[in-house]
Amino acid sequence: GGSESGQKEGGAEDKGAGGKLVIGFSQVGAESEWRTANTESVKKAITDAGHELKFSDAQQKQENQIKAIRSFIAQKVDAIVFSPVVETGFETVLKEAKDAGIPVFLADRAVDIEDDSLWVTFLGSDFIEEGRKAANWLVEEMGDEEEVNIVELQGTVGSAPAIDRKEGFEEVLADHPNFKITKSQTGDFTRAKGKEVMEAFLKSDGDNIDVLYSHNDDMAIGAIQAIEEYGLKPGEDIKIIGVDAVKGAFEAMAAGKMNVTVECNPLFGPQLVELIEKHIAGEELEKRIAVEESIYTMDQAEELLPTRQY
Ligand code: GZL
Repeated sequence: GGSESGQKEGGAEDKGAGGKLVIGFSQVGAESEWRTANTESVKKAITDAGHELKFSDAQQKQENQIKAIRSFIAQKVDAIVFSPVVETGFETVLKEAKDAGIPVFLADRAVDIEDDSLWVTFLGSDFIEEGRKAANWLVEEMGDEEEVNIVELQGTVGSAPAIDRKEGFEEVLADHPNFKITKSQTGDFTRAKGKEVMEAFLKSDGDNIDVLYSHNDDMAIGAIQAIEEYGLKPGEDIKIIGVDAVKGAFEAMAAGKMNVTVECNPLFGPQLVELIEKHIAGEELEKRIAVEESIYTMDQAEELLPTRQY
């Protein structure tokens, strides 16, 4: 291993600014429209900047991400980009990267590790704020209703977005006891699972569901199909709240089948490459860099759909 600073001998620092870098990218998977757009954004930014990309799709499996990071270390890449599928279980492999003097950039999702020397920076959305935005919209929309029953489709169990989007949503609703989350289960961020779990919710609580809060748009789109097959009108009988603001959500809102989506911007590839190059050139970076994002409602969908990039 290198000196205590973790820089490897004759390694990245020789590249200085403008040198061609070899960058290993351990991506979660291809589970949603959001993920596909995110992968494209990061891949394009790396290759457009003239760097070499080594890419791994972990198919949402933690062991595959650990294998990929070990492979990048063995290949002595100059930097590792990593979106951890879940928050825990990566400390050992991140220590191995540090000992090998390879800087790690957390992109999109974070890890729950005390020792923040194991990564250079975390570039990603504030998922707790996304949950708050979803709940604040709901309070605006239905705050004076007697009783509002909510079913929740959670993202991947143990993932930062699933944990934080739930936390932010519940934090706001804590002040509004007329809102109740009557059912909550993971749909693993996929359309198929979202539809399956929504079918189960409808079977048990069908006529007592007023709102669906889905941790991403893909599960919401699956749930919309289930609601229609059940014989209810999504967007009317059951209000639909999603997160990501992918094209599929704008299409559903334009069709009157979805009410709101909280933006989670995947297109941070260029910002990420800039951060890597700055670090390699010796610049100090903030430990936490948030991605700017908004919220979009049904009435805006028609007009904005053509402008959406993902
Ligand atoms: C959020 C990202 C989440 C998206 C889902 O930054 O990690 O993972 O919200 C994706 O669509 O599966």
